[in-house]
Amino acid sequence: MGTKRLKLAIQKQGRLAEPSLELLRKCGISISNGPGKLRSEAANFPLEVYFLRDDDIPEYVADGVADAGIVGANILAEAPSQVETVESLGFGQCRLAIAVPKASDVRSVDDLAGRRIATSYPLILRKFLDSRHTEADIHEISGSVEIAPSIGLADAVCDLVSSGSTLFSNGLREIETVMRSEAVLVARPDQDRSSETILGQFLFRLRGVLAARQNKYILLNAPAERVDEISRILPGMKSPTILPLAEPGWVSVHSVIGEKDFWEVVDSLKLAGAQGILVLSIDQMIR
Ligand code: PRT
Ligand code: ZN
Repeated sequence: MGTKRLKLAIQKQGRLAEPSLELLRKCGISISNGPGKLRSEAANFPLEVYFLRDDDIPEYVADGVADAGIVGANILAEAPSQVETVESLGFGQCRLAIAVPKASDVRSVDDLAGRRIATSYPLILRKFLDSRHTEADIHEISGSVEIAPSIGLADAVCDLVSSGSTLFSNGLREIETVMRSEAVLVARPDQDRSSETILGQFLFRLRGVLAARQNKYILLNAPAERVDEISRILPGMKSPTILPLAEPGWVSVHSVIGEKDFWEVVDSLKLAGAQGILVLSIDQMIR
């Protein structure tokens, strides 16, 4: 028996595959993946990755073949299973939306009554239509949903959308968002002690990476007499670090702030005399 490893299932090929590996790399966990590879052990962390089809991941986790997995929230909502969502991961963002041909007389969900809707997400769509007290004919198809209206198979579609260009190039217009989705980390609720310990260590790193993504490290030069003003503008975690520069009367100011906040205050910083502003990415933020 080797040492115990946490078994993490990720998508083998597709939209979530590379971002999942990238997230592991950011956590300092290097995984080698090659074509045809089903399993890979991390060299520097007690973790083993299984490469699977995304639809299979929740069941593998529920059955204990894997301890945790990365999958779109849309998959979980369509096929409920005994796994819990531990963390939202901030990639794979998309929405499940209803769309109709541009020339259709359907304007709203109400207008869908009695119409035929093609989708790979019949359960989510059924619940949504029920909540709107609308009865429509749900036609389940497994792929190329967007072409269903043009071949006369359906009056509308309910499909995942990210940029919207697939809908556009198929002459469809969105009328309603049914659900928003992104990649999430799922785990089995009843882990054994050792995998729970490793999962905890993994989550510690993961949360550091996720927190860092929303923050920036700001460096700027400022006239010493305006440092109080600048410190008030920077909505940092704590008061900024202030270091003297070689040039008399000037200091360097360092702070960590939310990326969104930074863009709101950048003009005020410049007005307060800030120069040479550097905005740096942060890899990890351990609180
Ligand atoms: O083989 P496997 O079953 O593992 O892969 P898959 O083909 O089922 O999945 P994949 O790789 O297409 O998607 C995996 C997950 O990525 C989905 O379950 C979602 O959680 C997420 N995701 C994010 C998306 C999209 N964005 C997306 N745009 N999944 C699918 N799409 C489709 C969309 O339906 C459209 O047909 O991509 C096409 C392009 O989208 P637009 O709007 O940018 O044109
Ligand atoms: Zn799939």
